[in-house]
Amino acid sequence: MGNREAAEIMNAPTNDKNMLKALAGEKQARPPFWFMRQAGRYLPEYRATRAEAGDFLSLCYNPELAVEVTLQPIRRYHMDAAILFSDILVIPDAMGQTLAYKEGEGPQLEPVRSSADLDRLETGRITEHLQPVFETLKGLRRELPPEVTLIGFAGAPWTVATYMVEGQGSRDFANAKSWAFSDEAGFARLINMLVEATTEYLLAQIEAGAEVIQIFDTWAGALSETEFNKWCIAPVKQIVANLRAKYPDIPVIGFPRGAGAGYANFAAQTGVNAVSLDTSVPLEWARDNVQTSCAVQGNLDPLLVVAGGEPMRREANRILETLGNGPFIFNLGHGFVPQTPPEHVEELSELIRNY
Ligand code: 1CP
Repeated sequence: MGNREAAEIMNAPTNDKNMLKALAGEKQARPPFWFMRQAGRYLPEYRATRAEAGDFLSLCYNPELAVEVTLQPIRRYHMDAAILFSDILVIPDAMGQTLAYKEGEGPQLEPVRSSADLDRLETGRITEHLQPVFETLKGLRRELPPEVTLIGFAGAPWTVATYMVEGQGSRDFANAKSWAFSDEAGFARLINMLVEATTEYLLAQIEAGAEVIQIFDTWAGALSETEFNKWCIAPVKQIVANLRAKYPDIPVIGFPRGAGAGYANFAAQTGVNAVSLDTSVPLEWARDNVQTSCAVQGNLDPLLVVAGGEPMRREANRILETLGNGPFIFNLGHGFVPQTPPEHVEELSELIRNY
């Protein structure tokens, strides 16, 4: 081995964590695992910390308590990755859009629906406003066991835009879609503002210690093919390129939830290292059409973990058997629901670990 090669190996990032191996395209005998919404209301210790914090946003912006709730599921189940405790809506909050989480109702925002509304958003204070999030990441790098990978995240521009425009969760995204169809340039301006803000936010997360980035496009499934290419694939591809311009090796996971056959294009075009499969994606199709371009993550139905027992074990094994022969990370198809019994999560974690 030449001196130069030896020096390169010594300077290489420690890539021996099994999450990072999967994201580098390696198949592993025992796939790594973590779960979306692994921190949350199904855990009694989360409910206690949340009560201590007061409201949900205060928890997101309290580094000490946010570190604590991120670590809670890791202490119980020893996942291979911890995901930063925060929310996708801290970006509109950092842009000065009024945001509140009402108990039992989800987020409520003062809607933005016109160019004049966009003019009132502030884009110059993103990093400053989100300092507590970066403090949380730094705290996590100090406290996490060395084999556990730290995931940072953001919402994709389309999904964040749906909340900003609708002002709340929605079934049909009528306001966001109507804006995109009737005033494409105006809506594109919002999407571009979000590409810029999300890039800045994720770069700062990487600087603060995030080792992997996941981009959540929870409502990608509401878009037709043309709109999916425009508002999901293109902005995510731009964010990935922006991150790689500064951090060429940062692994990125994309989650275009509900994209159906669009998953194949998303995997081939955005430059992500992995895609997170929602529950509806057929496993053999994903193996043959998605796992050929990148690693896959997924996709156990979170309601099967509520049911537990043989139905949960049967489906978890089928996922492991079908996707485990390529680069794979075991996860859910969407997040845990609050009524999930913690002992079922224990049983599922054991099953994956002993596979
Ligand atoms: O304690 C509570 O009552 C708040 C519930 C809660 C939690 C635990 C919300 C409000 N956000 C979170 C944390 C969260 N959100 C995390 C980190 C925790 C982890 O995964 O362990 C992450 C990654 C998110 C991301 C998020 N927030 C998404 C994308 C992922 C997904 O679930 O699809 C979305 C869509 C949101 C918006 C959001 N945040 C909270 C609510 C109630 C909602 C609305 C959901 C909806 O419209 O249905």
